Amino acid sequence: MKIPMSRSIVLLPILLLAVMVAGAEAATIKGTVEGGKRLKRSPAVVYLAEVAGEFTPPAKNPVMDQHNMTFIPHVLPVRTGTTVDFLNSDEVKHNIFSPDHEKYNLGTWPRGEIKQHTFAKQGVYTQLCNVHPEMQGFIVVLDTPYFVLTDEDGNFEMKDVPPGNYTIKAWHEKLHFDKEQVTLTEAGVDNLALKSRKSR
Ligand SMILES: [Cu+2]
Repeated sequence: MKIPMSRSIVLLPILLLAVMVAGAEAATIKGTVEGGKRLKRSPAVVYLAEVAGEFTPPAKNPVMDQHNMTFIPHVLPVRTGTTVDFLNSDEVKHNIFSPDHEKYNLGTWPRGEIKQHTFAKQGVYTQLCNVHPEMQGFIVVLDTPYFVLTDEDGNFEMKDVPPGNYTIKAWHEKLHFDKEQVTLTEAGVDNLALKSRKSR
């Protein structure tokens, strides 16, 4: 669409101002979850609890692939309302089902096909394949836009968070973490530590 010259002259400063305001308000929370070697095998999901806000579906659906007899990624965090594309990239047929919450079985399908599921409720959904019982993955559905995966040393960096008071939590398939309260200013938070309770 072509915007008339006169209108773009008016719009441009408004857009720049909007970008500057958004930039000034956003801060970063950096920290670490405790968990040692278990975090090298699978990441934790760090998230802000009970944060309301508008839901805008992602431009592209997140993908849970099945490749080399493995769910990829092993852990996929998404916002409530998101549709996930389930792909099969193997020569063999795979199935996907979850025994959790509303439960689903998407059927069994060959390479290259995609099935979908829309996650309406917050929670952890174990992903299983009834053809290959050793396969396991997790989709973590969250009522917040603020979530991030840890790296293999347990470090995380949550960007673009508006300053405020939050409860920060973490989920891991084998570990439990204490929640923490965090007061975020524009300066950001640099070294938040989430301590692990006993492992499951
Ligand atoms: Cu399978």
